[in-house]
Amino acid sequence: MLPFPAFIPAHYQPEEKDLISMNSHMKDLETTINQLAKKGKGILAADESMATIGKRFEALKIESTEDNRRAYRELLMSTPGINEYIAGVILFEETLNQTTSNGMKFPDFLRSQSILPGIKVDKGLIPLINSTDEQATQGLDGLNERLAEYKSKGACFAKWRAVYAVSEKTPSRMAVKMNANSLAHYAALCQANGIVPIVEPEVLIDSNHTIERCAEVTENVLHAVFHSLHKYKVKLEYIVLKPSMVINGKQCPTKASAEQVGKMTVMVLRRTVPAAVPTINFLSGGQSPEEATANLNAMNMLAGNPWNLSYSYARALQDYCMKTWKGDAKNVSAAQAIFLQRAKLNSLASLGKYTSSLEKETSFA
Ligand code: 5MM
Repeated sequence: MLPFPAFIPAHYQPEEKDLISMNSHMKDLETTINQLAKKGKGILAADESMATIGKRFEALKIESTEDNRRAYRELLMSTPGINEYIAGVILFEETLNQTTSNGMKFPDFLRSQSILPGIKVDKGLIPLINSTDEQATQGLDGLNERLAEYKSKGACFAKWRAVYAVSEKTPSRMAVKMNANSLAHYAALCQANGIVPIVEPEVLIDSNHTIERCAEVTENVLHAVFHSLHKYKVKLEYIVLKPSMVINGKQCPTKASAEQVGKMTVMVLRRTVPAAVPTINFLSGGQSPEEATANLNAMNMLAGNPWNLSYSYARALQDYCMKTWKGDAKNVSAAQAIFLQRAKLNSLASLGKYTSSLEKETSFA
C-alpha cells in the first residue's frame, strides 16, 4: 500500500484515531480502484441530471416522472449478467436515495451484484465569466460535507465533468487553467474522504474542427489537468481518467477512421498521462454506439499502453436500450438484452477483440 496522500503537511503529527481513519481511507481507495480497473470491465454512466434525462426521455415521448426515472435505472442495474461487463455505475443523487421495486437501496442492490456505486458530484455548468461560449463547472462549495454524506450512503467513487468548447479562440487559457484547478481540487477532496475520483475533462465534439485540432486541444487540456493534479498532491494511483477521444468535430467534412482515432488518442495520452494512472475510461460524447465501440477497440489493438483503456459511456451504452424500453414495462426484457449486448461488445473492445461483424447479433445494426 502506498503512503497516505501527500496533501497532509509533512509536520502534521496525526493522533492514533486519525491514523486509523487514514489507513481505512487508503484501503477503501485501493479496493475501489482495483475493482474499477479490472480488465474487460467498464463503468456505466447513468448519472444524467434532471435536465438531461428529461431531454432524452422527451425525445422518446417518455414522461420524466420520479418513478419513470427510477424504473429505467432499475432496468439498467438489474440486467441479468451485466456484472460481467460493468464494474461500477455512476448514479445521479436522486438515484442514490431511491430503492428498487423490492425496496432495496440502489447502492446496496449494486453491491449485492458485485458492482460498485458511484455518484456525480458536480452541480452542472454555468457560463464562464469574462469569456464567450465557454462554461465552468460548479459544485466545490460544501463538497467535502457532501462527499462524507455520499460515502455514508454507499458511494465509493465520484465524478466531476469539465467541458471545453473548440473554436479558433477556444478553449481559452483561462478555461483550461480554471477547469484543471477545479478538477484537481475535487479529486483531492474525494481522496481525503476515501472516495476514488473520476476526473472527466471533455473536449466537446459539436463543432467543425479537424482531428488534428482536437489532438492539439486535448494535449493542452490533459497537460494542464495533470499539472494541477500534481500541484494538489492527488495520488494518481487512485484516480480514473475519463477523457473524450481525439476525434474530428461532428460538422467537420473529413471523418476520421477508427484507426486514426485510436492512433491519435493513444499518441496524445502517451504525451500527457503518467503511467501511474491505472485506468482510462472514455466518455462517448455524442458518437454513435458503434463508433464508440470501434474507436475503443482500435486503441486496444495498439501494443504497449501502460494503462487499462476502457469505457464509461452513457449514450453509447444506453441509446438502443432506452429506445427499446420506451417507458413500457412489457419491453424491459428486450431492452435489457440490448443493453447487455452493447456492454459485451464494449467489453470486447476494451480487450481489442471486437469486430464490426459482431454487430449483426444486435437488432439495431
Ligand atoms: C459527457 O457525458 C458523460 C458521458 O456520457 P456520454 O458517454 O453520453 O458522452 C455523462 O456521464 C454525463 O456527465 C452525465 O450524463 C451527466 O450529464 P449532465 O449534462 O446531465 O450533467
